[in-house]
Amino acid sequence: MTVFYSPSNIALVKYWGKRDPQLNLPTNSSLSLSLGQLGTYTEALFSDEDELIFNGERLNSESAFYQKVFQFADLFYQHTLFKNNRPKLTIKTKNTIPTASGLASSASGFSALTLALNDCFQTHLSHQQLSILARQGSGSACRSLWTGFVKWEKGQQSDGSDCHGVPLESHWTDLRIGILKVSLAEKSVSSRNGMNHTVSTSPLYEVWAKTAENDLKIIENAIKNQDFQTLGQTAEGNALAMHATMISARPALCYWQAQTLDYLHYLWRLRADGLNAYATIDAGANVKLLFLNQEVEAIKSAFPDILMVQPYELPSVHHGIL
Ligand code: 2P0
Repeated sequence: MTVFYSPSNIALVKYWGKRDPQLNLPTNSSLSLSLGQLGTYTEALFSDEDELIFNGERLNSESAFYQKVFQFADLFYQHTLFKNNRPKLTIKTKNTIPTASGLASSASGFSALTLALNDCFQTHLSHQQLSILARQGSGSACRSLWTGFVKWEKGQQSDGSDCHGVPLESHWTDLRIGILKVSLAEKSVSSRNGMNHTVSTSPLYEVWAKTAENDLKIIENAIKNQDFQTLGQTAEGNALAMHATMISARPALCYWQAQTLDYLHYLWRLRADGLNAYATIDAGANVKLLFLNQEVEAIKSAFPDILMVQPYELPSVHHGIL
């Protein structure tokens, strides 16, 4: 029995829009940074009946999460072993992402589940193949198979065989991420529906795809040169461009709340006074900051409630954790 861990990830160039909603094939490539100790532990073992233990509790088979997990186990089994009758499984999974952070866990969840199923079924797939499978559970999960910076290549093939995560060579351990909680309420529009709505109705969508590809090149270079200013400016601009496509969708889709914008204006004022930090925002109201280790004290005093994350620092994995 082995327990697997995957960190969640935060995109610096966002994934927003699918060219194939069935296979989760994106319109644009994206690039993320891992979230260290915030992630998911999972183990899968053969059993007499399917059961899912989530954060220590057995889930009802009617729940949406249960159905999603076992549909993914079916898909994994059929794709890898070409048989129809999957053995029954006990799946135990636990998030280290505090509910109070307002962060979603589907990226780390499907990545850790993919690793656990690969072990249980003894499929011995490469990380690239596992990334292709994880993507089909949730797009952003294909970037959670690795620690550090990961690029998700959008690929060209219609079967998604060239659409997976690729780890970038980097070990920029001074980087920090800070999470500023604005809302814990479940979002009224899922990322999945929000993306589809934006693709089909936003007049800015075409520009978004081009912007994202360009930002990706700039950020890849910034990572190579450890150029924090360029990384931060580009990531912040990319996140705001993504939100602009949503706001211009018809009807408009806006995940922000008043406090989201208050945080942005506050950050911009502090930056004008010399604070070296940038913001990014996902499909929700919470704000994430990017900064370097040397700014930690200044950030803590400006944002006392911030949750600090060291992207490269993974937790230890041991039996009994579940
Ligand atoms: C990202 N997001 O790149 C972007 C930025 C949200 C905003 O990936 O439909 O949960 O399961 O493929 O992966 C959230 O989308 O969507 C996401 P599905 P997913 O991180």
